[in-house]
Amino acid sequence: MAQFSIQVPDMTCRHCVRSVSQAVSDVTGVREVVVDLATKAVHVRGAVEPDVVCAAITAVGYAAHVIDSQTTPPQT
Ligand SMILES: [Cu+2]
Repeated sequence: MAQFSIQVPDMTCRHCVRSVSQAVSDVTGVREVVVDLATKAVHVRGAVEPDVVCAAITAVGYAAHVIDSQTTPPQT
C-alpha cells in the first residue's frame, strides 16, 4: 500500500477538483483520493505507482507532479 501526494497547480475551482478526483478514482488500485483545493494537492492511498496517477491527471488536462511519496509495508 502506497501513500503519496501530487501537486496539481492548475486546479482552481470545484469543477477541477471533480475532474481530477474522478480521473484518479478511475486508476486501478487507488483506494482513497482526497483533493485539497486550498493547497492544490491530491492525496492518494492505494496499491498504485505515483507516476501512474500523475499520468491519469495529466490525461484529463492538468499538469501534475509528485510532492510526497511513502510506501508502507503490507499489513498482515
Ligand atoms: Cu476549475
